Amino acid sequence: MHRLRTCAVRLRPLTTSQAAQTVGPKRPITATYTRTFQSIRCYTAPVASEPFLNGTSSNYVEEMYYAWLENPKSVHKSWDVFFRNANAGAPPGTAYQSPLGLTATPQLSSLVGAQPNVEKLVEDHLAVQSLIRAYQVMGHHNAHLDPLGISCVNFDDAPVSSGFQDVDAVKERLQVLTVGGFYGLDESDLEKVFRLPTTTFIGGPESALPLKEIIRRLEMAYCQHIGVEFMFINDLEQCQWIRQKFETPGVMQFTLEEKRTLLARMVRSTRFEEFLQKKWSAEKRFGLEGCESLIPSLKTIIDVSSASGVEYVIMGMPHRGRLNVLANVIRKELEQIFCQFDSKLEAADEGSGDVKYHLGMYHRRINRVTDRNITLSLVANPSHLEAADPVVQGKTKAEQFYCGDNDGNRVMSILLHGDAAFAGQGIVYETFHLSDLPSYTTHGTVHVVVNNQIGFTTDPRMARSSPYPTDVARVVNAPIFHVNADDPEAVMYVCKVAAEWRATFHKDVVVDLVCYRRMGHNEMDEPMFTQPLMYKQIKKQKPVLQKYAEKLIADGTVSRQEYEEEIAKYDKICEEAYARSKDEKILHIKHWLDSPWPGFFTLDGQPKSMSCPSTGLTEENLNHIGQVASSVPVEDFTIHGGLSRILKSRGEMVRNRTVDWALGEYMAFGSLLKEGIHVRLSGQDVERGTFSHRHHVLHDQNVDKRICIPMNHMAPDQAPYTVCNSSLSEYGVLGFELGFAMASPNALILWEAQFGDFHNTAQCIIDQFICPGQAKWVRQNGIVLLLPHGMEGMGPEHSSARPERFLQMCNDDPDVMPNITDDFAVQQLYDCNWIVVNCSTPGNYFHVVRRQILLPFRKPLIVFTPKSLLRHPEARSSFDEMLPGTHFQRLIPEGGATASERPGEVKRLILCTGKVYYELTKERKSRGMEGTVAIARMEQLSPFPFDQVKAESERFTNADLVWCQEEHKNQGYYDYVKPRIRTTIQRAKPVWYAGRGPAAAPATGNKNTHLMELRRFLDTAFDLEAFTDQQ
Ligand SMILES: Cc1ncc(C[n+]2csc(CCOP(=O)(O)OP(=O)(O)O)c2C)c(N)n1
Ligand SMILES: [Mg+2]
Repeated sequence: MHRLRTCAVRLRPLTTSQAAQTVGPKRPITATYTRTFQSIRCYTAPVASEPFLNGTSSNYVEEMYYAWLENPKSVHKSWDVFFRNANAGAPPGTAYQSPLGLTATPQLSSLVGAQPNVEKLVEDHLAVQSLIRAYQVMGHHNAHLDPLGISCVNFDDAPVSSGFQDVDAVKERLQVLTVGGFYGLDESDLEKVFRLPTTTFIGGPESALPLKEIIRRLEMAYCQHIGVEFMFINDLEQCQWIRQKFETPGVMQFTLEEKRTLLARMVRSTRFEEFLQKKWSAEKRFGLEGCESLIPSLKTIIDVSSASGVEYVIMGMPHRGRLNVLANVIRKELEQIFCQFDSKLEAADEGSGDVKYHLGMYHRRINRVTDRNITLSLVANPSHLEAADPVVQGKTKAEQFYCGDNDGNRVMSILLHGDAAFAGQGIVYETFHLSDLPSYTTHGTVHVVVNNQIGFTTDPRMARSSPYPTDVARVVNAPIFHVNADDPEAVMYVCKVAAEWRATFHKDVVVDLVCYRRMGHNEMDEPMFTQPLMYKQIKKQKPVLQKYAEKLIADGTVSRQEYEEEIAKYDKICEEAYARSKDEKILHIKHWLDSPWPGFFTLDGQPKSMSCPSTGLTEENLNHIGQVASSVPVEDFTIHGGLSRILKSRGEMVRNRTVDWALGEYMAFGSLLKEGIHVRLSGQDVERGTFSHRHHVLHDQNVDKRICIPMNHMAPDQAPYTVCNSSLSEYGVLGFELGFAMASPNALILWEAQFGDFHNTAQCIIDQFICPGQAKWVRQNGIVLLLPHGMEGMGPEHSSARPERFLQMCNDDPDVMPNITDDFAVQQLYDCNWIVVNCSTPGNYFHVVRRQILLPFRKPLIVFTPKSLLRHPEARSSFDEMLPGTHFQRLIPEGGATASERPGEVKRLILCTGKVYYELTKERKSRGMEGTVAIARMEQLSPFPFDQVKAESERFTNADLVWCQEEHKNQGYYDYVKPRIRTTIQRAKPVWYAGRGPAAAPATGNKNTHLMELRRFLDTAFDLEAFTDQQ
């Protein structure tokens, strides 16, 4: 309203030259231009009463006025008359009067001649502007997106009638906004010429068009085979960019060469599936039939990105069309794909492998269109739909990080989705929310949805409550380009624009390929059971290749003979590869590795050694890191008083040659950084630490956003340290860090849960990737999970990180005593699927973290980290335990002088792990039982320290054996350790249990009950008669 008044005021008194001076040359179409007006705003009451100048009309009048100032002929005659009247000095209010009023002013009437109804004229122009906007906002609802033409059927009698199926209502709405509707435009207006606002590009070089032509061009831009959903984006420049791409007349024209390439790609895509169907008709392959244009779509995105400088594309995709993508986009050798169909081939690699449509891939080649090198990697994934999304993003971020690609110009990700999964899986949303966070952004992902309008047997009416499967992308303002996948040229165009969008704005974008699924969910499935009408239609549907070929043959782009030759050529390629695949004798899963680590292994993929050097540090080094940890390494930086005290006490610890938990961690991270190892710690509130013990980021108390990360002031040639508070997502962030850790073995990547139990919202990443990743995909990963754990009387939640679950998934055999060789400890680590530890001292935590990197191979590490031990005066380690020559202790034996000197007198050996050790030693001391009860700590639970448990049990031959834990009996470690201890001692003795009884919840909500339970199991642990009557 303000801008309107300003404009109206200016219309009246200014001459052309005055006005030109005020507003300057023609304004660029940018988000800033409105600000120019705000600064010269003035309000005058009389003109505010003009009836037609209200609301959004002011923009329009303004635009028209400036155009008129530049060239009076550029606006419709009636506007010309109107502006001349106004400039000629019509008093306030009268320039806008009805024709009667105008003609009543003889002076003006002689100036401009006979007047039309100005009010109607303005209304009509406003209506046209609204019409244009309506197409931009809602045109996609009227586009012909569905190749089957069934998405608009009347679903009124469907069991559920809301959301997506309400297409008629949407149409009606658009109708109201168009000719004959709400704005009062009618047939008689169709020939009238209207000035086009600057928010449209349909005019091309023309600034005004007849209404008929305006509608035709809008229909062409928004209601054909492309539906552009973008008007929710709150950035004018971005909206203008999109409008220009889709509205400019003639944008969708392709050269002969482009059309031929497109046809050749369609041939490959289609014939590949046909070939597989012919050879293995009884095999599941999740074919692409019905969405063959996916292949040219991905190739276009890659071509355009390569042209803009991208060298590495990391992709994630589900089952559908995966083999086709491997063959025709990534260009894996066809024989390698075909031999996956031969189940008799034996795998050469260790591990259990995975089905062919889950395997990953890494390939470097020349992009034929751009003649530049391009590396393509498809991340291996489990069946769990969308689970690979954050993993792909993390890997992409890491690749960008390691090559210094700060803006994503050289490395990018493409994510493919199914329509049902994209709408249904929450991880899609969690991943989108990482897309613009500084430590997680990959600077724009191109998402491609294979929207075959069905998920297994469920159609969209039952699968989602939103109009499109892509609506989730709107939360991050990603434009969404819906396209009818039966029009390969339209597909190619939107993919080109999507890649350009990513290169221009470095933000996410979605291509929604609306298609169909010609077969059932897989090739063995009968879709007519559940979707009879849809599949009747599908059977009638002419394959897209045939349609496109006929079109190109008809317009002379190719001859029928050329087309047939192209088919024959590709069929021959397939046949020859098939013949070669028959010669393969062995399967190499290694050939399907998505992230090779060149130089880390020997040439045949083995670790370069089977030993681990000492993880200790020199006194000097410990001192140096300790000093950094206890100081503020920048000038004039005011930290919080409480933090000053923390740093001071760290300084004292360093002088006393001791570390607490936080300082032990500092020593581990700091030393690795100094050794050139990038360290990245991510998770909720990790910068300070949930328990306020870490403080890796200092905040200036006087200057907003001024921070200091002392860890990055370690040494001039150190590796960078990344510590980042994450979004409140476990699934997304853990997946992301796992992906980050995939990129390089020479980095320590840690994810910390706020409390250990919250890891279960990321269970899929743990179960599907971390635990079995190497077995399925021969891919090692050294990610570290820090899971705060411990029964502190805090209630059922916040207590247990569920050690039992991690232990249950360890692959070591409980019933087989392994051969104890010299390199047993390392060999065991090499053979395991992951390492599970519960350290009782900061020194041991320090060692296990450093060991992660000093090992010659990579395994995931699960660490149950303490809460009360963070500040426990006894949970400290001396520098002596961290000096050169020291190692991580898998088991800390009983170290007390009394028990050690007279081991024969020890009546009980209690084995335990973690914090309960401190409760046990306190109780032992109070009972004066140091001579009769020995306590050993199992720091590494898995792989199980068979050798050290054996040695410790043999030390105390007269002792009975007790496993003591603070967790409930059906939880914690008992079920894991018991059979292994029994195997170690050759079942010579029972393993008694002292701990909480079985329970459904991890802990009681009542503090008293908690303490009573503790007392009870401590009593049992120290009652030497407790088990005498038991067998
Ligand atoms: C998390 C998860 N839940 C369930 C399944 C079982 N499942 C496999 S495919 C599929 C349908 C997927 O539909 P859509 O995403 O549209 O992909 P399409 O198969 O249609 O290409 C389902 C439910 C799965 N793989 N992952
Ligand atoms: Mg689907």
